[in-house]
Amino acid sequence: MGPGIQVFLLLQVLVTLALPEDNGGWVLDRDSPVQEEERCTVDKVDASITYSQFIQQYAYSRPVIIQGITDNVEFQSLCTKQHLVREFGDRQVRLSTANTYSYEKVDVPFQEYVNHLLKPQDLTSLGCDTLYFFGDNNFTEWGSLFEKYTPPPFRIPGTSGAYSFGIAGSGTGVPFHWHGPGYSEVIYGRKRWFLYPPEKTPEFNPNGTTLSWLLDTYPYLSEEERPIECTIRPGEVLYFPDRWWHATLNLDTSVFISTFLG
Ligand SMILES: O=C(O)CCC(=O)C(=O)O
Repeated sequence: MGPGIQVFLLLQVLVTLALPEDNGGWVLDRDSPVQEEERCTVDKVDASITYSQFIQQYAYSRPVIIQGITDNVEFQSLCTKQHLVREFGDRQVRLSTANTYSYEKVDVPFQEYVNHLLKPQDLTSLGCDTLYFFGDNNFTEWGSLFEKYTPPPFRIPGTSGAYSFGIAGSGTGVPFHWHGPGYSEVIYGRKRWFLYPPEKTPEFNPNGTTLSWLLDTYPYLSEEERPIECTIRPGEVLYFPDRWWHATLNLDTSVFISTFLG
């Protein structure tokens, strides 16, 4: 075997392995104006947390990031750009506008979303003019993928989990909103989270983007007005309790999945 073939095969192996640093073939936008904030004010715990500690300390009262509680290495290997486009490129996905009260829905083939619509957030666009792929998943067509996802093991009594899967460009995100409790995990990329307890309604434009809120409102918040915040990466799961306000910002092109407990 000649050296050219060997190099080619090595590259193929590297692509197939999809090392997390290459972000699964999804664009890593490390030069983007959306920078990571080192400050993390969400509690972080490791996988040694017990179910009863989770229930007593977090489930009903505050968010927490649990590190290493799920093993989604296999799911991650199925979420590379190459694999998803090959397996699901011709399937329809339903996009929603990225505003607080998502009204508009648009159906497009997944490969059209990836090739033409999956981009960094345009600073001049409103959230209501930005299409976001998150949720509204077809669990029959995409079942072979979702069955490989390992959700966080802790449930709130009386609830069961429902998945919302998404892929979105750097600088995109969902502006402040609230609903029932749930988990969020990034499979590729990094996602910054901003949270407020139910009694502390944040100041924001429901039709604006999280990015415009970050640039125009966040810098002027006093220490007491600031949200609880942190950036999550693959291998970490963020839990948010019932009715907590939250907004998200993808720092890279991100592949992510929420498990809603309802
Ligand atoms: O991951 C996102 O960007 C949105 C997540 C979210 O808002 C949720 O899980 O409720």
